[in-house]
Amino acid sequence: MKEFDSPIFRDGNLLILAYDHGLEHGPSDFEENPESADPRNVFETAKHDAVTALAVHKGLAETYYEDYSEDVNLLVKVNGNSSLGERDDYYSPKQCSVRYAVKELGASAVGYTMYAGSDYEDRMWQEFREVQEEARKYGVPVVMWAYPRGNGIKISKYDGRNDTDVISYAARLGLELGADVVKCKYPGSKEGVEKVLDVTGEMKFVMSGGSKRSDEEFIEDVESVIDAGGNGLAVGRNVFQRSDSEALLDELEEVIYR
Ligand code: FBP
Repeated sequence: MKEFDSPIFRDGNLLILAYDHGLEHGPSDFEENPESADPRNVFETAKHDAVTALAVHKGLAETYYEDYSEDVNLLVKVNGNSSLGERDDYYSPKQCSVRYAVKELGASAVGYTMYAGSDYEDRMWQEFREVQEEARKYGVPVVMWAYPRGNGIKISKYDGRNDTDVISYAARLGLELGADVVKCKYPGSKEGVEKVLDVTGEMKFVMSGGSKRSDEEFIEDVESVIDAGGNGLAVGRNVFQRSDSEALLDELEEVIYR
């Protein structure tokens, strides 16, 4: 990995609190804990020492980040797509330049979702190339949300994304295309994570949280990522859908930075 003097890493590991769901999934993700609909509550949560970056889209960064810039490191998601649109395949358009994210919004890192396997993969590669080269220019790390899905993934509309070989391939694309951190769905076991890590070289690997489950189940998955040699977590619903996320973040801090 390129060496960055970046606050999004703590002892080489990281915990990204993802809060792009209002755009990606819509407000139904806030129903479990209605307080999470107010961005200020999630920016407050991101002050926890376990959290090394808060991932949001540009609108939330513009409106809220100024009040939290002393305590929270900002990761701007530079592309995204809603669940409302009907498309023939997965595509996540870019809405923010890296220059704007870093210079105007104060971002310490940028994030980009890559749908490997989509018919629009080549268009997304082009956009990722611009993002990655601009990120090098401004000296910030790039996190790739590596989500294989689309017509090229044969198993079914969406399910191939959980196959370890497919996850490994998508993660490897991150290394090949110049990401600094790759964020993948949990491949289901420590052995699965090890298999992915066999092909990710020096790039950092973090697990994507997924839908909410019990504290025990969730911590167990994170432990297996760290035991396998992974670098942490990018989590949204398992944190902001809990009205008291402090205890879980305390536990995650122990596991990720032990
Ligand atoms: P979660 O921990 O809630 O799964 O969030 C991680 C994340 O990558 C978000 O950044 C993103 O909005 C969402 O998952 C995408 O989920 P999906 O798999 O439904 O596209």
